[in-house]
Amino acid sequence: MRILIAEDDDVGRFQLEALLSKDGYEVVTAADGATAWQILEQHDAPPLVILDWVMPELNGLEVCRRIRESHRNGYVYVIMLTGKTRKDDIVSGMDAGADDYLSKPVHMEELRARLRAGRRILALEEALRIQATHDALTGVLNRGTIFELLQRELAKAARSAAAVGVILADLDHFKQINDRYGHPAGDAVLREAARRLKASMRAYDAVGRYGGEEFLLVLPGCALDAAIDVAQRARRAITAAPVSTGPHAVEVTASFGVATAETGRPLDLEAVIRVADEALYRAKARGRDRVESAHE
Ligand code: GH3
Ligand code: MG
Ligand code: MG
Ligand code: MG
Repeated sequence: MRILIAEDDDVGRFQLEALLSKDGYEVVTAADGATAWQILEQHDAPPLVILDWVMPELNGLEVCRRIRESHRNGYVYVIMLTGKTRKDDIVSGMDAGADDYLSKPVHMEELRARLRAGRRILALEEALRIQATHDALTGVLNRGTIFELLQRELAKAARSAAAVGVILADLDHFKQINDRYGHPAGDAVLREAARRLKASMRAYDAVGRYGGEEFLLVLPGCALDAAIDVAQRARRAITAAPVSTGPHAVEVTASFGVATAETGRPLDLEAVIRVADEALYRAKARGRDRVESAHE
C-alpha cells in the first residue's frame, strides 16, 4: 500500500520512512506541506497520509482541509502527527478533516495499530465504491458509471479534437438461451460474455452494462475504422467457444453497432448512442453475429 509521509523534521521523516518501508509500505515523502499537496493532487496519490502539523509553506491542517475539499476519486485517510496535545488543538485537527492523530514522539506500535485501522476504513470505502460503480452480475461498469465516463471522454475529445469510439453490443436471441437452459445459465452466459468483451479491449477502453443483455463499449482515441476492428475482435471473442454453464455448452453470438464522436461528427452523448443503436439495429436485421457501423 502506498503511503505519504509529510514531515519537515529530517530525522523524524527518515525514521518513519525506514520503519514503514520495512513494514512493506510503498513510501512517498515530502519535507513541507506544499510538496505534500503537490503529491496529493496527482492522479495516483497515496490513499494513506501521515501529516505533520507544523510544517513550512503549508501546515498540515491546511493540507488536510485541501484534501477534504478536493474531489478526487477515492478516500484519503489522514493521520495528523503532532507535538500538540491540548484538547482544543486535537479538535481543530479533526475538524480540518483528519481521521486520526498521533502525538510525538511516535510510538511505533501505536502507529502500526492506527494504520491498520486506517486500512480497514480504506478497504470498506473501496468495496463500497466498487459496489456503487459496477454491475453486480457481470462486474463491468454499471449504466450510470459508463455514461459518466463516456460524457467525460466526449468532453475531453471535444477539447483536443480527438475521437471516441462507441460500440453497442447486444447478445443474439438471448431470450431463447434463458428459455432453453434457464435463467441461472443465462446469467452465466452474461458473465462470460462480459469477460470476453473486456478481454478483447485495450486497458484504457471501458465496458459497461447498458441494459439486460446489452453492453456499451467506450474507446478513447478510436476513430471509426479502429472502433470497427475492436468490434470485430469482440464479436469473434464472443463466438470463439461455447460458454460452459455446468451441464450445457451454450453457443453465443452478439451483434454490434459502432459509432464515433470525432470532428465533423456529432459529439454529444445522445447523438453518438443513437447512431450506435441504429447500426446495431441494422446488424440484427442483416442476420446477427455481425458488426455494422455509422458508415452508411
Ligand atoms: P435479439 O437477438 O433480437 O437481441 O433477441 P434477444 O432475445 O436477445 O432480445 P430480447 O430483448 O427479446 O430479450 C432479452 C432477454 O434478456 C430478455 C430478458 O429476460 C433477458 N435478460 C435481461 N437481463 C437479464 C439477466 O440479468 N439475466 C438473465 N438471465 N437474462 C436477462
Ligand atoms: Mg514539523
Ligand atoms: Mg437487447
Ligand atoms: Mg439481444
